[in-house]
Amino acid sequence: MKKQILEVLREHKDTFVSGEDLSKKIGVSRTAVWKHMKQLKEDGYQIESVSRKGYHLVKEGDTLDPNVLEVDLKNEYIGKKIYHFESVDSTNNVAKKMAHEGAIEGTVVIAEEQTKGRGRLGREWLSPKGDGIWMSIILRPEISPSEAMIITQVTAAAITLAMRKILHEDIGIKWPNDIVLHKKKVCGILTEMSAELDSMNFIVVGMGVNANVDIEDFPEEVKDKAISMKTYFGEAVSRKDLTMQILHEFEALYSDFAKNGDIKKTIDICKKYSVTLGKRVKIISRQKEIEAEAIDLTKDGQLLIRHDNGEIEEVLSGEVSVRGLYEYV
Ligand code: BT5
Repeated sequence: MKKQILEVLREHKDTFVSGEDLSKKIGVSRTAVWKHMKQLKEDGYQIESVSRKGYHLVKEGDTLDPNVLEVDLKNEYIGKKIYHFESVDSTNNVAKKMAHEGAIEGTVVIAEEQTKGRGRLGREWLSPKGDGIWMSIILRPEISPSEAMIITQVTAAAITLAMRKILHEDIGIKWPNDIVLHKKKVCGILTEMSAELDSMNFIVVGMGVNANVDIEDFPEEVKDKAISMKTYFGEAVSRKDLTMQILHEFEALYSDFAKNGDIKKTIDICKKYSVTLGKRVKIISRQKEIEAEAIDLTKDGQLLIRHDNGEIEEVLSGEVSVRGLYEYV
């Protein structure tokens, strides 16, 4: 209903639409129209209402409401179905449950808050209410489990393109799963899968974007290396625009890979915007820590490093953390 009201208001951008016309067009009572207007205003839409003239949409709201996103997003299948929650433990958990119950490829789960947001290897992902984009996508690619981690690179490339389009700023990728702004982490990606030994059931890729988060409220150990777009620019960004742009870029790159078997574009983007390549890095795995030079990405998105003795090694993304030697990136 809200969706239809919004469509009519948009069609009459420069004029007022009377409550009576709206109720006739949509086939509901004027009281129902009034109630939905109230909700739209609560979602941040600026709607002028003048007696005997009706309603006029002055400014779009910044809402992650699926009723609005599903209308505005011009994708074929990523985000055709969007679920939005006020609070969940983790959008990856919710998406995995939905995937087990048969949710279709491209289903998106968004939450305003996560009470148990997860990073890799059981680490915590801070996900305060209302200011971030905490989102997971369900995927059903026909690939082998060993290829699943490429989805992290597809996502990193998509988010980087989206953020750069919206902010025109220096956004980079810290291999394998961090997006950085001004040398600090603005977004993290967590790819999880359900698979048999040699066949994939589904993948859930989760992304946490610190859009308008107040980093000052974070604990000390995270504050130093985290950033939000709002902290950097001094003003809030539109979560709605960014979410739509991310889903849009993601569909293009993911389709290349999953439908056409082409991952080159993703890898080229990951290389172009890498803040890791060419740097001396510390690779931290469960067994050991080593220092080496990050020299390239393989065609499957894994990191190539050169040891001090000149030996070249491929590092698999699932197992390691990478730190720059002198700063976070
Ligand atoms: C990640 O892990 O960066 C993956 C984060 C994925 C979050 C999304 S949100 C939607 C979906 N649902 C989930 O439950 N998760 C996904 P990792 O590379 O392990 O980094 C985790 C580390 O980042 C933590 O140990 C902190 O040091 C730091 N950190 C935690 N919260 C942060 C935040 N909001 N911004 C920046 N850094 C943060």
